[in-house]
Amino acid sequence: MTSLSWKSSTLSFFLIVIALCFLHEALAVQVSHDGRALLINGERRIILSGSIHYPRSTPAMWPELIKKAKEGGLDAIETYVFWNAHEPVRRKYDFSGRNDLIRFLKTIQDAGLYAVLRIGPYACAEWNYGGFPVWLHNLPGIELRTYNKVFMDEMQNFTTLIVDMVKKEKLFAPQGGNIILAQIENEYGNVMGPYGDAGKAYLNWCANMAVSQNVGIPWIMCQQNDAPQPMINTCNGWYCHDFTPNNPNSPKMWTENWTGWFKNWGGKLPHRTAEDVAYAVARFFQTGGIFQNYYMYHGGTNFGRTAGGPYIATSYDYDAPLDEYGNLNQPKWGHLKQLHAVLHSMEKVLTHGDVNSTNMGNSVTVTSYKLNATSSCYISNANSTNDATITFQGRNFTIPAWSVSILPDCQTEAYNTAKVNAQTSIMVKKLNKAEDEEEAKSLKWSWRPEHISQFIKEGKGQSAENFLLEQKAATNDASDYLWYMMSLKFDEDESIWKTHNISLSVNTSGHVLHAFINGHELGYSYAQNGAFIYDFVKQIHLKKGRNVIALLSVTVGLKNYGAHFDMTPVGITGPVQLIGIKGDETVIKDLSLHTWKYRTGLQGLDREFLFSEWSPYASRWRSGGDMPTNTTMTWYKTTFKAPLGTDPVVVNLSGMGKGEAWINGMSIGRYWPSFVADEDGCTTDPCDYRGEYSDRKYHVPRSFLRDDENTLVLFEELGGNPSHVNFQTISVGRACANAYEGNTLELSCEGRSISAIKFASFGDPQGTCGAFVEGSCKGDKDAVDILSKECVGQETCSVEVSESTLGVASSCGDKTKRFAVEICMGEYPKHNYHQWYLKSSLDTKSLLGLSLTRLMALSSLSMPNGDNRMGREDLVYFD
Ligand SMILES: *[C@@H]1O[C@H](CO)[C@@H](O)[C@H](O)[C@H]1NC(C)=O
Ligand SMILES: *[C@@H]1O[C@H](CO)[C@@H](O)[C@H](O)[C@H]1NC(C)=O
Ligand SMILES: *[C@@H]1O[C@H](CO)[C@@H](O)[C@H](O)[C@H]1NC(C)=O
Ligand SMILES: *[C@@H]1O[C@H](CO)[C@@H](O)[C@H](O)[C@H]1NC(C)=O
Ligand SMILES: *[C@@H]1O[C@H](CO)[C@@H](O)[C@H](O)[C@H]1NC(C)=O
Ligand SMILES: *[C@@H]1O[C@H](CO)[C@@H](O)[C@H](O)[C@H]1NC(C)=O
Ligand SMILES: *[C@@H]1O[C@H](CO)[C@@H](O)[C@H](O)[C@H]1NC(C)=O
Ligand SMILES: *[C@@H]1O[C@H](CO)[C@@H](O)[C@H](O)[C@H]1NC(C)=O
Ligand SMILES: *[C@@H]1O[C@H](CO)[C@@H](O)[C@H](O)[C@H]1NC(C)=O
Ligand SMILES: CC(=O)N[C@H]1CO[C@H](CO)[C@@H](O)[C@@H]1O
Repeated sequence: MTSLSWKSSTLSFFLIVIALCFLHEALAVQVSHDGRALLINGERRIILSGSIHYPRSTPAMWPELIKKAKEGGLDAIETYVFWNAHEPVRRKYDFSGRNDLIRFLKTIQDAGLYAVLRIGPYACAEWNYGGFPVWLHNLPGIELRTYNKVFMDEMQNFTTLIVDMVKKEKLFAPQGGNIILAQIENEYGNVMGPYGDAGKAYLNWCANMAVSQNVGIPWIMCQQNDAPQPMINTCNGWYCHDFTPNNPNSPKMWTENWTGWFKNWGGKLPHRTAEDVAYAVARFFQTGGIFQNYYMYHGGTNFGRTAGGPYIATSYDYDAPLDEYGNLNQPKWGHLKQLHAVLHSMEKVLTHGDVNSTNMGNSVTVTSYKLNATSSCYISNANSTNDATITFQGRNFTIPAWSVSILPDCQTEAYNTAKVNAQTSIMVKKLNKAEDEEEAKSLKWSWRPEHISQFIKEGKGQSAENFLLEQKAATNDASDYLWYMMSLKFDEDESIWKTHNISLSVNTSGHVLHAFINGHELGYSYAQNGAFIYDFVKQIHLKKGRNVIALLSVTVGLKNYGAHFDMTPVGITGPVQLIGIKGDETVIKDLSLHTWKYRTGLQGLDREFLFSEWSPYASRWRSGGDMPTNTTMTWYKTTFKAPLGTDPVVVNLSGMGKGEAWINGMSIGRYWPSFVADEDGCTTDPCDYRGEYSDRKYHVPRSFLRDDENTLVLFEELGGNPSHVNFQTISVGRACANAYEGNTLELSCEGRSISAIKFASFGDPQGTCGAFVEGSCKGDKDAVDILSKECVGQETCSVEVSESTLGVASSCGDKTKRFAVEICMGEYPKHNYHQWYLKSSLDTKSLLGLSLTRLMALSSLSMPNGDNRMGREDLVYFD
């Protein structure tokens, strides 16, 4: 690598730079539409798009995610804009790091893909408070998502800010950029009813406000059947083939095709099969669709406190074609890639041809698109139980139940949604193989308590009110944690409190409640899924004189969806009562309107003793002796070395209760492994690698890690034992593939080589990945040998699945023959990538007149270890 001279590499680099600058100036793109399709520079196009939300991964991951999306056959990447990430405090903006929207859009542009910008600015997206900043809710006189001047002014202010930023960077298509569609509001049609006439007026205002932004590209409104012109109304859902736009001049577009579903704390792990996603997409295009977007293509992670709620989990994997860490989720990624290739091959005829749809009975439909001498056909079988055999133009076709066959020439099946010819990858978790194996096995912990005695014993707060405050109003969502404290004076003579059995009863709107009396912990409780208003009742003992009641209320993601969702209360909304019972006599003392003191947040975070060794509080960490376990409100800290290699890293927080985790001071999100999920939601083999996975494992992006020493800090709220915590890497352990006769079997190991063929059989092999067995018939050649010659030692290989390659399988009779294989993965090549630091002495930025961001994206670098580092050998070096 080092032999590559600076001279030759710079030369070619400059050529690329010049070419790219030229392209960016030259390619103004006009986007319009007719009733049939989106028109790009006057040409009707089919656009396949996928959602990737920039704050749910890291800038270091973006180029690779987008590259994989492009390889997967996408034309466009779609994202929401997250208002509360960008404007956490009114008129104080953050567009840095994961929030660097412009860098994300440019990374998409540099990969040669279009972008779809859903400005909203309401996003929903299982994102905290649907993307609204909580300060917005706390503005006097405001009502969200309706005809309210305070709200509309703020919405217009933020929308204009985003549009202006994007315009300044010339990213809208007519400016030579890659953004072809923009969205205003989001799924408002679903909730508009309860807003009445004001909702309708707001909708029209949204449309006018959007148009006044002059972006030069079409605006869309999803789930909005009455979207005013020129807004294009679009469909979101599992299936959208029955959708018809509200105007003959609007093309049929699907903005959210749910590839899976999100995960809730305590909920099942969702799974949607590749076959079903492909079926939905094929049906959509069969019925005239021309734009469709996978929601999500890469789901990613809800880092920090960004998860919506209540109870949206930290993992936002979504069972998407790219998994949480950016690995290909196979066979979904591959099965859809093949579908995309077939759809693109028919673009002309689908967007111009005459359509003829014939109902063949029993839920079977044949649709043909005819243009001059060319015709393309779909045959769908919407019967969910029975395969169908039909005769069409003199040929027989068997269409499996709940599937669509695509015949680009109306004669031969190029694709069937139920026949997966793609690879299946089984991911394995490997324990951290750090240089020091011992260290990996037993992390050394230090700890310290969260200082709560001034709250639980003394009831000291920052502010006071004579009523119970709603939590968002009190905290502005600066923290999940809010203390409610009060003191009560009791005279021993008030005999009732001696003679009666007394309980403290707290009515809370969630989500988690810890209760203390006179410095003593009464216990905690949390809302079970679905019921977020609940009563906490505990028997207590009052003492003579002053008694302190301290309640710690904890939110776990603010609601993000529904009519008036923003008004959903959180925290202790009351009543708070003392209930005395003696026999059948009940005495109630209501404390709701007493003086309550308030304190927001955790002491540990306020004082930043966690992350800084120079903090005056750093010495308060203790180590050695007995580590406290099963103890509420405890901080834990350890150091570790980054696992070697480039595989994604996760930390397994098994043994911990609930809290938040930080790596080198950056929050990787809330954790709650003790809230055990039900059985996982999948029945099929390819998802067997999931299981408990998302509940206990948390993504540690490589760019959060340093080469030398890293720090993990945990705030444990309920009580846990960190001695079980371990780091792991995730990679493809074994891979299987399946292809039907007439197709090509393709294997790819993402940078590793195939070390051996474990199984290969052409005929009717049985079983699933990891447990394949030969069936009753097979080809008369040695399939393992054929595959070994083609694939062993290679990173990718392909074999044509036919009798001529794999031997005659005469005893199979009429059965559709398939080729099933299982391979073993080798190690990564030893020197697969090197790390090069950009030396600050050479000012490459000004030399090339480019931003660093652009420089990296340009040379399609993958940046496995951080933003300011470069990797992979095929690239430009600075020395
Ligand atoms: C947004 O509001 C601020 C005042 O709060 C104002 O200075 C700014 O110009 C506004 N921006 C737009 C685009 O209207
Ligand atoms: C549509 O297809 C059906 C069945 O193939 C055929 O009978 C019919 O004539 C076609 N209609 C048109 C308008 O081409
Ligand atoms: C599916 O096929 C079966 C068997 O032919 C039939 O009884 C059933 O009504 C069909 N269902 C639909 C929805 O077409
Ligand atoms: C189809 O035929 C028309 C006129 O016969 C011609 O103008 C058009 O270019 C042809 N379309 C294609 C895609 O060949
Ligand atoms: C199609 O199937 C029918 C009924 O099974 C059979 O009679 C016919 O020969 C088949 N046609 C072709 C072209 O295979
Ligand atoms: C007081 O109430 C608790 C819980 O409700 C119960 O277990 C206990 O027996 C009661 N004690 C008396 C003296 O009634
Ligand atoms: C708690 O609050 C909810 C909602 O306000 C109410 O339905 C419920 O009756 C309350 N429980 C008590 C014990 O007051
Ligand atoms: C943790 O402590 C609670 C009470 O403080 C006890 O009920 C529970 O069994 C303990 N759990 C473990 C795992 O020790
Ligand atoms: C996490 O670690 C625990 C304790 O070391 C182990 O028992 C468990 O299997 C691990 N979980 C996963 C999903 O690897
Ligand atoms: C918003 C929307 O379209 N939701 C639909 C998604 O798909 C499921 C299952 O088909 C429907 O039940 C929802 O109504």
